[in-house]
Amino acid sequence: MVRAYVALGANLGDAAAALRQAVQAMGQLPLTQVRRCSSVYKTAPLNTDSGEASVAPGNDYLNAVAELETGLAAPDLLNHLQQIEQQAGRQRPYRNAPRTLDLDMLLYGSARIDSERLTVPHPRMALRAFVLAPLAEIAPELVSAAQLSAVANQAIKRLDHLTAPD
Ligand code: A4P
Ligand code: MG
Repeated sequence: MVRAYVALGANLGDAAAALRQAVQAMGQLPLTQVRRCSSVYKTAPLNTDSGEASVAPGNDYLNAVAELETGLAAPDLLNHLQQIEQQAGRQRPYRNAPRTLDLDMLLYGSARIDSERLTVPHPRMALRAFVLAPLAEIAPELVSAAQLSAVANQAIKRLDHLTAPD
C-alpha cells in the first residue's frame, strides 16, 4: 500500500458538494481508503504558469487535500481520478479554465514520476498556498516552514473540515 496525496479544487457550480462527493468517490475506489482530509479553503484564482504566482481572473476556488492509502499503481490512480472529474461534469475548454472539479496527484509515496501523463511530485505544488496549507494541516512533516512562508502572501481562508467517508 502507498500513501498518496490528492489536491482537490473547484470554482464552478456547487464547489463544496463537488469536493465532498469527490472524497466519497475516492473512498470507493478499488484497493483505496481515504485516511485524512484537510479543511476546505477558499482561495483566489491563481496563475502559476510562468513559474511565479499571480492572481488570475475568475471565481474563487474551494481547495482541499486528501490522504489516500492505495494499492493502485500511480497511472491507475490517475485514471480513476480523471473518471471522478468526468463524473463531476469536468470540461476542458482551455488551460486553467474554471472547473467543476480538479483532482491533482501531489505525491505518490516517495515516487518520482516523469511520464507523458503524470509528473509526481506535482511540479507546481510548492508555488501554491492552496496546496501547501491544507497539506501541512494533515501531513506537517511534508511541508517546511520555509515553503509555507514563501507563499504566505497568497490570500486563502480556512473554512470547514471535509470528512473522510466511513
Ligand atoms: N498530469 C501530469 N501530472 C499530473 C498529476 N500529478 N496529477 C496531467 C494530475 N494530472 C497530472 O491536467 C492536464 C494533464 O496533466 C492531465 O491530463 C494529466 O495527464 P488537467 O487537470 O486536465 O488540466 P488543467 O487543470 O488545465 O491542468 P492542471 O495541471 O490541473 O492545472 P493546474 O496547474 O493544477 O492549475 N487557483 C486556485 N486558487 N485553486 C486551484 O485549484 N487550479 C489551477 C489549475 C489554476 N489556479 C488555481 C487552481
Ligand atoms: Mg488537474
